[in-house]
Amino acid sequence: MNISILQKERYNYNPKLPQSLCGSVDDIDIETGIPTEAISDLAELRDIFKQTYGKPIITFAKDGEKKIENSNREIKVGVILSGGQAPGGHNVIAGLFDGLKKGNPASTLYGFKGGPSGLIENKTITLTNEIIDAYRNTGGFDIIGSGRTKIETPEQFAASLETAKKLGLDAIVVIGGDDSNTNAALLAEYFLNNGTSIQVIGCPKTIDGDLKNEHIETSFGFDTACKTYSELIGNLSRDTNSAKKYWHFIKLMGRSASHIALECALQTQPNVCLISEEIEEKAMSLNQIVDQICASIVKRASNGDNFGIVLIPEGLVEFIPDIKKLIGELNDTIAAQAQEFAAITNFIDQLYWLSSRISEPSYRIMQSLPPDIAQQFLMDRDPHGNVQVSRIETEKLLIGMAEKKLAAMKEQKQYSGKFSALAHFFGYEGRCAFPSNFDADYCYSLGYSAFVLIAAGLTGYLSSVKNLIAPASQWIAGGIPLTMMMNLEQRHGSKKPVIKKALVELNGKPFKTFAQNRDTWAEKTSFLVPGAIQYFGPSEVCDSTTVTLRLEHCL
Ligand code: FBP
Repeated sequence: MNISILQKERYNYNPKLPQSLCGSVDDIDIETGIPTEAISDLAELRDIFKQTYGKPIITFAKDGEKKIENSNREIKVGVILSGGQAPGGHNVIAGLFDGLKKGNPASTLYGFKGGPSGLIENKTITLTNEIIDAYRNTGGFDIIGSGRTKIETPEQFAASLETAKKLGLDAIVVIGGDDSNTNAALLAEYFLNNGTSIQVIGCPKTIDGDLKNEHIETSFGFDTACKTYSELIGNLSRDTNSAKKYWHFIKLMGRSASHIALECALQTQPNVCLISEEIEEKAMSLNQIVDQICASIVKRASNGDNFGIVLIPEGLVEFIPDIKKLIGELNDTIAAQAQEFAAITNFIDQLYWLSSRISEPSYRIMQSLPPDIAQQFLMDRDPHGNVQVSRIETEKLLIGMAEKKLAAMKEQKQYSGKFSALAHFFGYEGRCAFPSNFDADYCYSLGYSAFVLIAAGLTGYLSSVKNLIAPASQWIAGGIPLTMMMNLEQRHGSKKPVIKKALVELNGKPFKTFAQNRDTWAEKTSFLVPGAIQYFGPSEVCDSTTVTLRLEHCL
């Protein structure tokens, strides 16, 4: 790739590290917490993770209780970028690389090409100073590529072990979301069960923001992605406030959770923002959701404002109770008879095939959807068994339904405005943006912390950096046992161990702040235009975190 002027400038940015990780590796001490438990399904998880279950939380400190023994030994590590891109992935690798080389210049970092399949198929590159320097503080995962292969079958586990042995690896670092880190936990367990001491460490990646809990305050990439989308939403708000003729329906990535939609709403103050978690709790139907949108359109039209902004979380359909049931039935039915289903290529035949295999209410919903949307429900699942919600055009579905409802209201003289709507999907636009200062620092610290976990001989841990609303020097680095974040969930028709997704908490301050303001935003034009990510200038503009983090951690 060619190098832009901003990229050259960003090469000069020195990511900040928590105080506990600065200085010589010899000086980093370890504090060990008490044994931990999983979120639920303790007995089953203890049985699946006999070797790695229940480990203590680890915190790094200066002047702590224990030194890392032999921390300057030569170490060989392989790193994997797994799943969807998230801004800052390159900095995780840079932090890991710099830590390794600081520990011992003879240490080696291999990059597995194209995601977990690179480990299975032994496709690597040796990461050098020159390669790392070309990717510091840049977006994207192109340094080694990413992929969504799940290490699942006995053959894939065996091939992964063989590769690790061939390369003489001491450790593997998996940079991924909830599913990829579940895979990391299984790999850690497998390596120990097979008599090797190869360690596995995860790093919390995903723009979706749903890999979080009391120890993982946010996943990396969320900050940059939300700021990028908010810039675009702000631009559209200003455009529509200028021309005053369009309603923009914007679907925002985030797969299941609505964290991105909520954060963007807090940053931009749209007229409507749907929050899937609330819709599920209130058991709202698709028609009720359309009623809510139309209420804002009608109210604004009565003030002469025939324009506005609607934010829609990507995973909305999975939270509408009867559609959720439909998707669940489709997932199980298609997983159970995958080959038979794959052989049917025509949509009408697929519908007929399903008619005797899913429940009657679900089949009725399938028939009621516009055919192009219904077909999107049948597209290939991802390797973890999830429906690819990024490919379901909810924004178009809602526009179509709103048009119908408004036309009916017009006939009944309940509405006399003009409704002209445009559909947008902001997803891929934000996943590879240059990381914000926050993500650049956070990712570098996560990578460096992953190195220290390896140096300390730990396995089955997620690299963690906390206290994120404080300046980076006061961040607290360490490791969280992966099994601590797990429960059992239905996947591909059977119960599997998975890291629990964190959904938007309706009792949390970010949602409550939004809920307090939304009625005003629904009627009045209250748009905020946050502008582009700022790298240079006053610290409160350049180094601030998301509104979500600030609300969650400040009074
Ligand atoms: P991860 O969970 O792997 O981080 O990916 C998240 C995501 O960006 C979702 O928001 C989106 O639904 C999905 O990836 C799209 O996946 P793909 O890149 O395979 O189209």
